[in-house]
Amino acid sequence: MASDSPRPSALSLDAAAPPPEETATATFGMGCFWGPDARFGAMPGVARTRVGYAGGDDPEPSYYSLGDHTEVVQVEYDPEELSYDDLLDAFWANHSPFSAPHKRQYRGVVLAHDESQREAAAESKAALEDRTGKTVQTEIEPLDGFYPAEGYHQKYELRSTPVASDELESLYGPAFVESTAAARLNGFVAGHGDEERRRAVLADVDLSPAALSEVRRRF
Ligand code: MHO
Repeated sequence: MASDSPRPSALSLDAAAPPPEETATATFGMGCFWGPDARFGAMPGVARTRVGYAGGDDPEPSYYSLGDHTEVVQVEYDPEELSYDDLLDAFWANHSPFSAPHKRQYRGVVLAHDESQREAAAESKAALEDRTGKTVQTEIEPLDGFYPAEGYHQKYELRSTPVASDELESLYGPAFVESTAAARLNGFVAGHGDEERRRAVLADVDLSPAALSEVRRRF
């Protein structure tokens, strides 16, 4: 889904977002993927997010047939604005690293895109264990394949403000997932981001007044 569609650019916020050749990507499993999609999507410096399945061998995972995969969020970010360590901080603070998961679907896992991510993740895991004296259950593995989740899981929080998500989807089609504006609004309606940032971003999102006012009603 992500790479098949042209990158959306009708909205000014999307046109201004860094293109894929200027971004880095991180992939994390941290419980149900709806929450982290919203959390990371609201962060300044994050260009795009998407949710999917990874960390297993099953060749055709889907939500109702996950096989050995885990729900993950993929975060594409501008390395000049945000570091991988910043993302790791948000990762550790927003899942339960000390409890073994009941289901593989929801396990905590860093899926490292390269050796430097793997090292950074291992260092931060060791530091957390030193600080707490507890054993971290979260795993660190190399990323080997990412399978985008079904459309209805993407930007899930924003979908409960359908005036806004429908408008974005009719503008962009399936490339809606790759919209920076959609990522931000998805985060804001879930309660992330402060008042000042929401105001600044909303002033920049050229959706209809009706859609924007429905988004604001959820703040
Ligand atoms: N408890 C949530 C999990 C969904 S998440 C995409 C639900 O089923 O409503 O796994």
